[in-house]
Amino acid sequence: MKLKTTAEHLVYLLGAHGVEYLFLNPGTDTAPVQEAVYSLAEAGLPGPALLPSTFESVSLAAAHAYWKMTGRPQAVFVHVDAGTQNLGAQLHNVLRDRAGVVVIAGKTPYGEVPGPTGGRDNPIQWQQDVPDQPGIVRGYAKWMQEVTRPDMLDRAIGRAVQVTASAPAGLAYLTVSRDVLMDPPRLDHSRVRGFAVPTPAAPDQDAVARIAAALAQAAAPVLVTSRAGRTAAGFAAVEALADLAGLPVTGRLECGPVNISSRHPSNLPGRADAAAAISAADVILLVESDVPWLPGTVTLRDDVRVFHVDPDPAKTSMPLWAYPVDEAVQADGPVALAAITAELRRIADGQPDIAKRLTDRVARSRARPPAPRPEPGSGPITPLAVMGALNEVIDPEDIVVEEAVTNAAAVYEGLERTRPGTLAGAAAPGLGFALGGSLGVKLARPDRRVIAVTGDGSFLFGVPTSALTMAAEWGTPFLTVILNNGGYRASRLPVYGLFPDGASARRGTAAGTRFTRAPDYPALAAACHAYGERVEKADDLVPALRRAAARVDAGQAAVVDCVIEQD
Ligand SMILES: Cc1ncc(C[n+]2csc(CCOP(=O)(O)OP(=O)(O)O)c2C)c(N)n1
Ligand SMILES: [Mg+2]
Repeated sequence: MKLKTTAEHLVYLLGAHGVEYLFLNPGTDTAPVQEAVYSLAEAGLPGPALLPSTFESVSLAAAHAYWKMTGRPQAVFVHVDAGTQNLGAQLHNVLRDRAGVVVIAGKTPYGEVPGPTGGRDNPIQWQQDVPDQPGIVRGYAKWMQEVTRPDMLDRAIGRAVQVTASAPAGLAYLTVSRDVLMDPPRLDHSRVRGFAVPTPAAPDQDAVARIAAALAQAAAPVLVTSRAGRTAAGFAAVEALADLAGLPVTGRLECGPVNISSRHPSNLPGRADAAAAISAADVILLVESDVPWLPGTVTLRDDVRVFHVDPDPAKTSMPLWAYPVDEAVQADGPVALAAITAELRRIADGQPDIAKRLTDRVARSRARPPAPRPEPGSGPITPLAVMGALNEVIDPEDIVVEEAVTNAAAVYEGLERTRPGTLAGAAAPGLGFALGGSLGVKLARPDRRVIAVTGDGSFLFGVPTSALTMAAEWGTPFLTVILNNGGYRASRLPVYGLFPDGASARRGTAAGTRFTRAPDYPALAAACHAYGERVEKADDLVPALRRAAARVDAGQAAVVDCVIEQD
């Protein structure tokens, strides 16, 4: 087939670069792309599957989550400046979680009709002509490019996919006007090969030797990692180091993936325990951690040595990142951890005293009694009771998308997650990830059950009318468990914290933080093709979750609204 438009070339190139899904929020600017999707399909040419969306932040969260599950960037097409703005806080999450996503935005046409095909023929196209459309994402994008000529398209798409996927991954933002999309494609020199994504960086071997030697000599080492478990190999590397060195593993302040089984004796999910271990440590190994501890909760030893391994150890996107690092190593976390563990094993094999120190520490860590498992219990529902009930209902391979905010501690300390890749929050605080994120996880892992565990505020930030209808439309059902404490607890506690004797504390509430007219969540679910239940007593949690999970297994999204009393 001879391609007729640059839009056809664009869709074709996305597929050629491995993009499987094109999430589309259409507008006047996307007409050539919409036509291209059908014309390429009729011609039998491969291209990404089109997923229509009714809100941009939901699409972006889905693409972000898909990246987390697969490491493959997808494309989100949004409508000029307005659609870019609707990406909203999910842009923040893509930046902080280092996700690979290509966002393509229409740009208002340059030409006027009569004139070039696709030129301005609608009043809005003058209004859309804003001074700095890329400026909307400038602080969040890793790379930006406008396609101004058809003959640059092959390089623009190739670079977008290459740059977004290379470490540290980040947003690629392309803009293209409708008249350029309508131009005849320039295929004579078109290429799709030659845009290799760099392999994950291995650490400097001398640095590996120094870190392993420090761990071998340490009396009280600790591993702080927020993201090493983002790959199965990274999860295995964390557990291998913990099994060899018996050191505590922490680093959940950013609410990242499962880095180590929640049942592993080295797992230290509690914030206070983590702060104590870090304060006591003589060697701290930070691996892909942006917020390893809160300075106010930790007093470091004078003789501590801090090693930091990260693809971007200088944290160039964080202006005042100033954790006291003695040695910074630029490398992929999972790759570096495997190398450090191998080197430590080599040292222990040659030095019996070190081998004994390590095995003693492993034995001590295994002798500690495991944390008690939460029970669903009876009476009023607590966040831990919900975790206890979920532990009874869900499978080890189910994937939980966490956005539990002030109840994240209950998730990390109470929910059993023993396998890699079974916890997938945004790992960043732009609320509204869990629902779109669950769609993306389900797209990537259609064989798994997906469960969003979210605050009631976060549920609403997730644009549930859009996400639940998309679940029906895309065939990506998921279960949502709302930890419904009647509003924004996270925005209330700091008021009490800063003003312990203030007017808010005296009243027992803070302005703007309670939902006095909350939606009827099960009814909202029902209106969006989903199953819904409200649960008010802990005894009812397990049966309700089982009924909802059965609906999800049968192909329908479900929402369980768990009513929790919290200050
Ligand atoms: C997009 C966005 N808006 C506002 C905030 C500020 N914020 C942080 S937590 C929070 C409350 C979240 O409420 P909910 O999900 O119900 O959790 P809870 O605080 O009740 O545990 C708000 C509004 C944010 N992080 N992101
Ligand atoms: Mg809440």
